[in-house]
Amino acid sequence: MLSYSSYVLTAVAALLVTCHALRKFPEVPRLAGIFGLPGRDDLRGQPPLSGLPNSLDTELYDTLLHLGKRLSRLEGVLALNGKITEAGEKILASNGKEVDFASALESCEKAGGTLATPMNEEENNAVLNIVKQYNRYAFLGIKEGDTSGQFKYIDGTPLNYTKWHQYEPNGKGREKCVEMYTDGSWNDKRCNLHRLTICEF
Ligand code: MAN
Ligand code: CA
Repeated sequence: MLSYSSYVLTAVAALLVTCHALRKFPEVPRLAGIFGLPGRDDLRGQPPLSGLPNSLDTELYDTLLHLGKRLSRLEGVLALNGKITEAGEKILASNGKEVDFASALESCEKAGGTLATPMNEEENNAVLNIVKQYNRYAFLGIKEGDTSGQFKYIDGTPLNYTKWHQYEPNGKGREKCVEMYTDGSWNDKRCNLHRLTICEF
């Protein structure tokens, strides 16, 4: 079995190799964003990152470019077929199922994502788009904390954007989950009710 340190070393090596490749190609920064790697401007003025042969840089560059093009084609197909909705870096999708909050969250996490968590108007509209497609209220990735009326993201951090319907939240600790209405506004709601599952990736 690989030790933790050799795993880290491999990951660092892979990153250094890729960074080195990116230094040589001005077209890459747009692509680099996809992989969470630094753009050309971030690398400017830094010493060479490795002594790897130029052929490896070229090969890596070609591979990155190919993967990026392939990904954007796939995203195009999925968006065209209404399977996904994109908002900035987020990808939103539903399995069309209405289940309780815990089951909805579980199926999103099993798929490698989490429940849809709109953090601005653009993201709220992207979730609304799916809510309207199914004409069903959906659970959001937001829960009430121990203090009544205090809603937080699933990871416990405080909300930085809200879209409460007039007079909501009004559950006073009895409605600890949040649903999106078909006009995009939010209502606190009991977690054991069944609502549409919308995930973000
Ligand atoms: C119902 C529930 C509540 C909601 C009110 C709004 O009682 O859906 O969560 O606040 O309606 O009238
Ligand atoms: Ca309510």
